[in-house]
Amino acid sequence: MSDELAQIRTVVDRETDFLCVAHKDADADSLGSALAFADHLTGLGKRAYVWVPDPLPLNLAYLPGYSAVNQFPAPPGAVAVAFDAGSPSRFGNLRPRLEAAPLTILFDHHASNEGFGDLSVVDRQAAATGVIIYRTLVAWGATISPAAATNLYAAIFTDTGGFRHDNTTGAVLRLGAELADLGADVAFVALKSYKSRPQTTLKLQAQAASAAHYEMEGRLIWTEVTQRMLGQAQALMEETEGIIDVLQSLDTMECAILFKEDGPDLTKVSVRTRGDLAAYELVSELGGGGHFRAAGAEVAAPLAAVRERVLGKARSMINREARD
Ligand SMILES: [Mn+2]
Repeated sequence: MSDELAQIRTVVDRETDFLCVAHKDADADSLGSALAFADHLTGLGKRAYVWVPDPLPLNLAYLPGYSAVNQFPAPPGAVAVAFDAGSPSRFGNLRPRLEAAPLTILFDHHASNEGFGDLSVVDRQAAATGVIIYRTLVAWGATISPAAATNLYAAIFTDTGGFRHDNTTGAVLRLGAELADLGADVAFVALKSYKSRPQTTLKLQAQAASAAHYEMEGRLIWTEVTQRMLGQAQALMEETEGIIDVLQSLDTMECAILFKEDGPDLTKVSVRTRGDLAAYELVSELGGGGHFRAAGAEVAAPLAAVRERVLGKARSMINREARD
């Protein structure tokens, strides 16, 4: 067991109240990891309070334990445990709560991790934060309940794109099998992750796909979702999840970008890459971050301005790559 992990174990043994926090626009890796860790703490007789920044991720309502999320305020002295983010800004409206905690523990796997938290386990090679939580619980000799197994399986399954991204190693596949043996509901997670979309989501996806721009012989593909498009499809912004996957299914793609108009002066950017392009590099100067293959940013500027800046950089990165 690493030093850091042993120190975290000491804190877990000593303290009683824990505030487990997922990141903004929570995904199954972040919230699944938080719920699995909270399940472990509860099993030890501790009190664990799971919180996600607003808005609640309704698409994750299937995760075991979700009904208690954002329901019970943690006492001020609770130790904060944060999951799956490389910077404090990713915790949105809960950031002040994290910073006020007497002690903050972080579990993360982002390449862009800034090294925050009093104690942290950061493994940039891990396919998901769920992998780190699983290894942590195994190292501590913990019993993993079927509910925790389902949460960790959902974390790993979705962060590997359903075991399709190139972070899907033999070890990751074996870990999936181990979680299935521990009672993870594999078919249920697949159904809820990839086969449970409302009509509005499909309509929005179709609009975004037909509005896509193909540049540089299809090496760059990008599209946008505006407030007007949301109105036409009667969809919510959270239903844009999945559009970037459509873009990156293009055979010639090296860089796929989705721009989302969250408001007149708030734009979100999602990036996926293939080949030698680093996704996080594309968004780093916008204050974003992420992984080599997947990254994002949130910029306080109108969509048109952000789009021109990001596309300019993407084109030059692709050109640079072509020369190397
Ligand atoms: Mn993750």
